[in-house]
Amino acid sequence: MNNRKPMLDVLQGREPAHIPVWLMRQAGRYLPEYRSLRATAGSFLTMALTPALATEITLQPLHRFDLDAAILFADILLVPMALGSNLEFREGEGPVLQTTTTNNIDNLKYDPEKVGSVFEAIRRVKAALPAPKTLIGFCGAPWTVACYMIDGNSKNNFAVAKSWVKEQPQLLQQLIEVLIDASENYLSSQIEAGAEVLQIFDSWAGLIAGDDFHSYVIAPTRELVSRIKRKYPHIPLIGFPREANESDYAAYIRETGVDAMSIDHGLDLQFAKRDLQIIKPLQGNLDPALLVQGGIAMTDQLNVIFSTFGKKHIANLGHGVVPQTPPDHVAQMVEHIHRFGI
Ligand code: 1CP
Repeated sequence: MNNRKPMLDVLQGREPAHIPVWLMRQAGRYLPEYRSLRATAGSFLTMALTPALATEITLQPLHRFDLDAAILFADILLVPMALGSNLEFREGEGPVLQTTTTNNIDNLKYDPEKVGSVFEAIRRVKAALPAPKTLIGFCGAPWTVACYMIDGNSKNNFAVAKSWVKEQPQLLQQLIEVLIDASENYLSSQIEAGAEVLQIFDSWAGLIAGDDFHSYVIAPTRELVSRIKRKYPHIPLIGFPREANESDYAAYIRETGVDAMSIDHGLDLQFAKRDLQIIKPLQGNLDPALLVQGGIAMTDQLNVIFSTFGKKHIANLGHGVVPQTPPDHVAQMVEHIHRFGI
């Protein structure tokens, strides 16, 4: 037996005592205790920017379930907010960000004080976290954050951001560079505050492919990863280029320098094993709809995932927990995973 952290074991290439599991969006609206805090706090931003609340919400799922990691309760859109873009979370509508146009890129300036409460929340979570659990910090990848900054929200499938790829490549590159600098700064502060692993969420990576994917997903991620690794070689990074096509997923895991890659539930498992897992460990990829369903449908698919990847794997979903998920099914999933292979 070892008393190390199973998450770090997998990320550093060792066989873990059990398969580690955490869930994207493990804190959130499917938990009644989250909804009641949200009702009294008023808004998502108040919760994310008040250290006592962000700490409590980060720990809520760990109080209920034997998860192997906590992920800081925050949002990828806090980086544009720290750059000076106005951010609102409207009821029933989700986040709305001030759009970045040709004229205002030069005005973007990262102000760490605007997100100082995030780093304070990390310090508090770290102090409260039991030794075998791992604290994950995160940011959005430059491309995905640029999508929100250019379009303001996801309603039009980022049509304007996609038009910049073809029509305004220099401007897009300028914005991406601003985001690499800000994300480096933001992630470094998270590490200094106690984050032990970082995840880079590229939720909209699949909107582009081939050469464009290389320019705006792989190259900026590689630059960000290499800057963090230069300063903090011991901190593992997980990348998540959601809905990329197979050859782009393969290029991402080979070229970005990430220590592990999260895969979405659309990806073929045999492809993932053969072409991706031989390079680095993977994370995922249970369909969030199967977690809503629970029972044998869910445990059967978990068995398929584990018999494909074995123990050097991080169990997770292919995307975030959805609000209609019964918390009991999360308990069932975590127990099933921890029993596997023992
Ligand atoms: O109460 C509420 O209604 C708020 C819902 C919510 C939550 C719980 C939002 C708004 N953000 C979050 C927290 C959050 N966001 C976390 C916390 C840690 C955890 O996973 O438990 C993380 C890691 C994120 C990351 C995030 N925010 C992503 C990347 C992952 C993904 O889901 O693809 C993205 C794209 C966002 C933007 C965002 N923030 C919130 C919403 C509803 C969205 C999506 C908006 C859209 O595209 O329409």
